Amino acid sequence: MEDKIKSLKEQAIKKLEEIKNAQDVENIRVEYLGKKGEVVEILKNLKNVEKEKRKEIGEKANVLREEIEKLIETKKEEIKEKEYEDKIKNAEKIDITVPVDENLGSLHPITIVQRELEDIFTSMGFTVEDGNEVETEYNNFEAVNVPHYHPARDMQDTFWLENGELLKTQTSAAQNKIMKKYGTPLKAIFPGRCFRNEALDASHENTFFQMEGMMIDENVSIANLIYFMKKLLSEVFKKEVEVRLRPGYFPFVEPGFELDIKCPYCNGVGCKVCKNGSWIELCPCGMIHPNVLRMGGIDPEKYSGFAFGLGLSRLAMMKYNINDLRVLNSCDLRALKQMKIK
Ligand code: FA5
Repeated sequence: MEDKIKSLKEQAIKKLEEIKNAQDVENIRVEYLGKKGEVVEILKNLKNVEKEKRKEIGEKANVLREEIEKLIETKKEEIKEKEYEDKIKNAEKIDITVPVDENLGSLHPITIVQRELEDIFTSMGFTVEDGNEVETEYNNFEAVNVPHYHPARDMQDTFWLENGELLKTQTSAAQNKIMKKYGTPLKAIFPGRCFRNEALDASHENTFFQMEGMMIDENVSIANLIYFMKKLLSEVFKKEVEVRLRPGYFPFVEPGFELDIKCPYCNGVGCKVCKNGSWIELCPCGMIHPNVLRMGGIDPEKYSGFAFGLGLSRLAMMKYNINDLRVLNSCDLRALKQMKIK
């Protein structure tokens, strides 16, 4: 029996040296350590060994089992490493003679514009925050000064969920959480997907993107708001743009504005993009209402701030001269390819 134990070990070492793949390792494990394997057979047959030798043989068989287990583990690691090295070697073979694939994808126009805006704002000290797509009624409406009886709720035809929550109708829904999270001073933007049960047309989708921005500190004024909006739009359109503010009503800002830009395509002369109106309505904004600050845990006597809700989908539409917003959600590669976005 002792000779058998010795020769089993030698056999296993030899076999393991020769094999090259994981399946063969498994076969060897079964051959020696499986239920009907050689080592297990020795242990099963201990009862037939003379009494005086039984303990010693039993111990040797267990040592053999542990040794074979270790050998198998080492071999497995070796094979794994070899496979990994082979993979890397093959992956690094770049055939520079293969012709370029003309059908390479590109980022979606909304993603490109969103990233561009994020870069601009982070360079001005803003953080980029995330918001939920499913929101509570409190965050989407109550916390931005739109209680359940307020007629402004009708302006945003909402998709309600059975549990009383809703699909976020505006990125403003994240204002309260962000104020509570950071307090003051605060400079944040939060892009996100919004949903409204809209009658669809070339400039209205049921699913669209906005980018909200907020700046809160002591002495923040409308002048700061105008500066940041001008800076942002000049960077997006790669030229100085003229902006104007018109009064606009949103329950969460006071005063509230609609910010228009002088049409960057015709410089206000009149064209199909601005529908000969010279100005394009782009971004509602205003000074954050004291109630909204208070609900966010910020003292309106000490702090003031501005907020804006830029229509990201519409901005992408303008930047890439797309005349129908629905194209952006259509997943129609023919349309996206025509935009030739790199
Ligand atoms: C709002 O959603 C306010 N939360 C914006 C705001 C934020 C005002 C902070 C003041 C302070 P409004 O419903 O106008 O406002 O939407 C803002 C922008 O989102 C619009 O100017 C438009 O560009 C875009 N938008 C709104 N509805 C749609 C739609 N159905 N499809 C595509 N874009 C839309």
